[in-house]
Amino acid sequence: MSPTSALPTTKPSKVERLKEQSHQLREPVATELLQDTTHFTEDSTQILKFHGSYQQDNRDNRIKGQEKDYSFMLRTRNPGGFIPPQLYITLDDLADQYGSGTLRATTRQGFQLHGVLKKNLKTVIAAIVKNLGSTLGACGDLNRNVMAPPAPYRNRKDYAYAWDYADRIADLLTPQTGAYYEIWLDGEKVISGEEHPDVVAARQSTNGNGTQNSAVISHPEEPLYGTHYMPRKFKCAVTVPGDNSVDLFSQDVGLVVITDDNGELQGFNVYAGGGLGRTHNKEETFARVADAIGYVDQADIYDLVKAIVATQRDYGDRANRRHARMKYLIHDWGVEKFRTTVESYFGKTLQPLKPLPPFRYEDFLGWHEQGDGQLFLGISVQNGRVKDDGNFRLKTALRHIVEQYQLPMRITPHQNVLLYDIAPAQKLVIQTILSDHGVASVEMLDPLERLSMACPALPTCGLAVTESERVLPSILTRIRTLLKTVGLPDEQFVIRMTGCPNGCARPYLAELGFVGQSPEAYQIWLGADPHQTRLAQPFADRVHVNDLDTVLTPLFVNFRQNRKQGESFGDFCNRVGFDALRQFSMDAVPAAAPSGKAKYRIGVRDAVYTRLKAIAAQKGLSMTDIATQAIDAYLKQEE
Ligand code: SRM
Ligand code: SF4
Repeated sequence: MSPTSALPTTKPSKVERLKEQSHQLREPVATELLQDTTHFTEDSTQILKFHGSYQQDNRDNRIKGQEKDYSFMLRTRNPGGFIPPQLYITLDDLADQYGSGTLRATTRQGFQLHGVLKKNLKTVIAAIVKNLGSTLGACGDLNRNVMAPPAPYRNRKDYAYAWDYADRIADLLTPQTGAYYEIWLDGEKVISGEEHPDVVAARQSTNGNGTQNSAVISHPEEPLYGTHYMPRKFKCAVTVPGDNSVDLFSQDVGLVVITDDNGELQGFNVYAGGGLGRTHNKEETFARVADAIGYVDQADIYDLVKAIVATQRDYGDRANRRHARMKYLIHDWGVEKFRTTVESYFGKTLQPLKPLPPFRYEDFLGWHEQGDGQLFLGISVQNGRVKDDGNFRLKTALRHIVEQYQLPMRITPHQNVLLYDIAPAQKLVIQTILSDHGVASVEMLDPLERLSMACPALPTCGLAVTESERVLPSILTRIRTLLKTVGLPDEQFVIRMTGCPNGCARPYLAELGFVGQSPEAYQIWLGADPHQTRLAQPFADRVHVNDLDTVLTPLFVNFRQNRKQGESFGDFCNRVGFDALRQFSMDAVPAAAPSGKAKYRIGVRDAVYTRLKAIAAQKGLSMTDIATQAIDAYLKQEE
């Protein structure tokens, strides 16, 4: 069965036609790149994504009737978040010279450069590739950056296997077309690392073990992807038992390294069908956690991954892109049919899962011994944005440290960075460089900030309906104030925010998730567990950013009064249930019940407005809340 013959009988989506006509990802990008324009055509941008770039415009600068302020976002592909020093220094330079002056660590362990002009795209991509990086396949309908726990534990073989296999799965599923090198490097194939011979062999083996179907197809350039690549993006992660730093249950494919008593690799537990993207008011789209599929021996892992890829390649929905992720195939078929079909490509049956300890959230921030006498340091980067801003000069500090000590870096799945192979003698000076540049040590951070993530949203993301990265810091301040007010001064839990329902900062696996729903308003999600193994559920709709405190206050009061000892906020909301949470909010604090956006506007004189604004900022509360409280108190006096 070829992917082409497997295309559904319903009309394939436009992107399928563009892929088919692209001559394996070459056109129209190659032709349009040579044109003296500020941007590509819409068709071209679809193919450009496979090369790791998105056409964007600065939405703050939109003026009706005028051309958009176009620029390009570039995303790196670096399995397990690995950034060698040479690449980091290059990215830092490129951000200043051709980008917006910042780098952004992503939720899948890559870096993004924003603000690159079309005329500079080739220079920037070529520089990345020549300095041990790549952007190939960081976006588009194929396997995305493969995640792995960033911790460099040198005395833990399982962690080393996770890194190795993240690299190998990434190599196995890298597109083979020459388009990338032809367009960006004039045909010069620059390889940043040798592929493992097993990967080369696995890619070339024409038929895996498949009995009925072939995972590998006869195609001159793309033996796995064929002409049409995947129906949609495809995401994999490799981790070790107990470590859920990679948000395993959000992945299309999650592999858990299984070792024997001597720490030698035996095989992998396999999970499939996670995915978070959804669309508001379209019930047929939903966030889904991955199912356990089975266990596979080490020797068979490549054939199994190929079999899963081939199943989605051949049966995934190519007509409706909203229904094209593998999670919908598994949902529609059921796990049994999915497993049987995978086995028909694989040629073997999957074995029962190996027992595992519970998964835990890990962020590896702060200083740690790495098991060989050296140290590693996890540095919190607020919402992944590596920047200089006034006295806070994280970008300069990181550049200085990486350059001076030639330290390797791993980007973490929580938008932070981790430097490693640090000699103990360097600890003090590195810590001093950071504090001299205004970078707080993790012990000084509010844990709410440490545990939080926000996607970029406005002004770069074309899909954002409201703010995310730019407002989360102030919302965290407000939440901390609320927690103090209700008697939970030191409470901490996982908070994630996105500017639309696509879920880029994985809000559906947060204990408290804010999902952009309309301008300045969020859907509030509650009830995921603190270790990201259970999905949250939508609790309140269209809560205006100024009214968040009104919804959250009774929830926190309820939590303080009725939690079990040691119970986390997410577990509490899940145990009590949303009906009870809503009832409590209505009964206990009628005025503070979820009310959606403030309904009425009242005018105040300038001087009052200025004082109100100052007090709201000082208290970390919204102006609506303070005005409502003040008016309420006045009215009570009068009544
Ligand atoms: Fe994402 C689209 C940013 C991780 C689900 N994502 C986008 C785009 C490219 C917007 C667009 O299509 O025009 C965003 C660019 C914004 C900008 O200005 O930079 C964008 N996604 C991001 C990043 C940078 C968010 C971050 O805060 O770090 C992450 C880049 C990861 C990387 O290095 O590869 C990012 N995106 C995710 C994740 C989380 C993950 O992969 O672990 C998800 C949810 C998991 C999943 O895929 O199910 C995610 N992004 C989406 C979706 C919804 C996909 C779906 O199945 O419906 C879109 C929209 C789409 O594909 O149509 C999207
Ligand atoms: Fe853009 Fe939405 Fe992703 Fe945020 S979640 S980066 S707004 S696509």
